Amino acid sequence: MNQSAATHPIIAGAYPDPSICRAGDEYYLANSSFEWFPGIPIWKSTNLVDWELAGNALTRTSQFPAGKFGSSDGVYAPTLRFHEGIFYLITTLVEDQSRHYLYTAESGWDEPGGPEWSDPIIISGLGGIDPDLAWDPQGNCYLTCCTSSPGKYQISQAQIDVTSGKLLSDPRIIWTGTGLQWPEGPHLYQVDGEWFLLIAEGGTERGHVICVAKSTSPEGPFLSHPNNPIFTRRSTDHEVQSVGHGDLVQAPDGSWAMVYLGVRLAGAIPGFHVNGRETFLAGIDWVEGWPVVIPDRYALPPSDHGFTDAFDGPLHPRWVSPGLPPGQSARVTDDGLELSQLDAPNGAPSGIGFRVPDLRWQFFADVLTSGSVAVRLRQDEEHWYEVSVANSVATATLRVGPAERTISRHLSGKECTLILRSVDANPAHSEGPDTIELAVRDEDGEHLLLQADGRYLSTEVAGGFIGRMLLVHCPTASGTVSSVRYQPTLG
Ligand code: 6LW
Repeated sequence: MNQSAATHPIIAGAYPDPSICRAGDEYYLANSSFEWFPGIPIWKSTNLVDWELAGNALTRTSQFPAGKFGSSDGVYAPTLRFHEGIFYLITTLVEDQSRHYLYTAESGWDEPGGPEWSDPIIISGLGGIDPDLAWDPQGNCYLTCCTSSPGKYQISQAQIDVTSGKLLSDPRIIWTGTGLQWPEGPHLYQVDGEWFLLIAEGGTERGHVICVAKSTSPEGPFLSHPNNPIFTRRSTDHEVQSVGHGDLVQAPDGSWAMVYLGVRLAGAIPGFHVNGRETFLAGIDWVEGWPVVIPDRYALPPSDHGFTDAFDGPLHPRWVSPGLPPGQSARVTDDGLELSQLDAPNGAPSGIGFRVPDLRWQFFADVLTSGSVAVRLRQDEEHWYEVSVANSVATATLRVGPAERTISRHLSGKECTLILRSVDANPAHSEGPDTIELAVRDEDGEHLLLQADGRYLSTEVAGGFIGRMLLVHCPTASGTVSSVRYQPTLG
């Protein structure tokens, strides 16, 4: 059965800050990737509702200093644009807000993993985060972004030369928003001769909103919409909250759509979101010269994020690692995936992981009991639940901030399956978003090692900008995983 786009994401899991563009009949979308390597997932679609992960743009350490950033730091809010045959992708490393990184690609969408994106062109002199690119009909390129001065955030702009990265005009503040916290995430468009500046305000949490202003020039002055914000869910009981950070696209038939981020809340007050900020789709109508958001315009086909990976080919682009390239600690061999112990410079265990896209799911990893392999459900380095095996002993670990609890059991046989499950909240966990089960299966059957309240692996508890990831890694020496299976049980 189809589902409403107002309540279901088009890209589920921790894929926030969507930026969208169209080239011919195809749409392309990019998300933030924070500390994960490879960086900036790029998605493709022909109809706005079905999206396929085409690859990741930042696959080489020459493109960004992977591994150096802590949780929720690193690669923030990119903008993806297609202009005169070239794809442009611009982003910022939040640790160094003195520069933006601009990448280009021309072709290669039919290759596995997508195009090879260029090394970065560095743009200094404007600074800030959330950079946007827009071209006027004369071909001048405007870089618009969120800048800050002590205690103040605003939207600033300069013209740039996209081949050298040089500023062609002095940076100027073009809008300070409507007075809410953190005017950010700007995108600038020309529609029917007028220029529209779409921004997010109110912070990315429950107060998040989308506001718009317009001008006859890309440089302003901008006139705020008389009824801003044009989109928010603050103070409502809608199941998708924190909506904001939108980007517009025009379809070949002339109609308009918007992608934006939102969160799906579960559990008792204050509500918990565990899949990070996800990408949603809305329709846009133009009424009396302003965009109007239609959240339920699209019906989404049922999605199935389930997969089995027997590691018998190149790693699928879903696999990322919180730090170093996954290939440094994980190698595909004839026996499956061989893992070796490796910590990234940011202290995170390196391995292979993917963003969890569903509200309920189960995950199985078939491993040799002689080696050392762990499956970790992580929110960040301080909040994770893990089931591991080493020397024929299975161990379940709960780590919540400074507190840690473990339980172990001897296994029989040479092979076992490490199991993590998200199930409906156990009443003992007094209405958390879900309950996580940590289990192991050996020759004697399945053994439940621990059950834990899922709320401790939520953004409301851990903080930050990311969401849950399922990470397969090696705690000591080496280990082998012959295959993994991920099965959603509730989208
Ligand atoms: C991003 C900012 C935001 O830079 O979150 O929701 C920040 N909006 O615009 C990180 O994702």
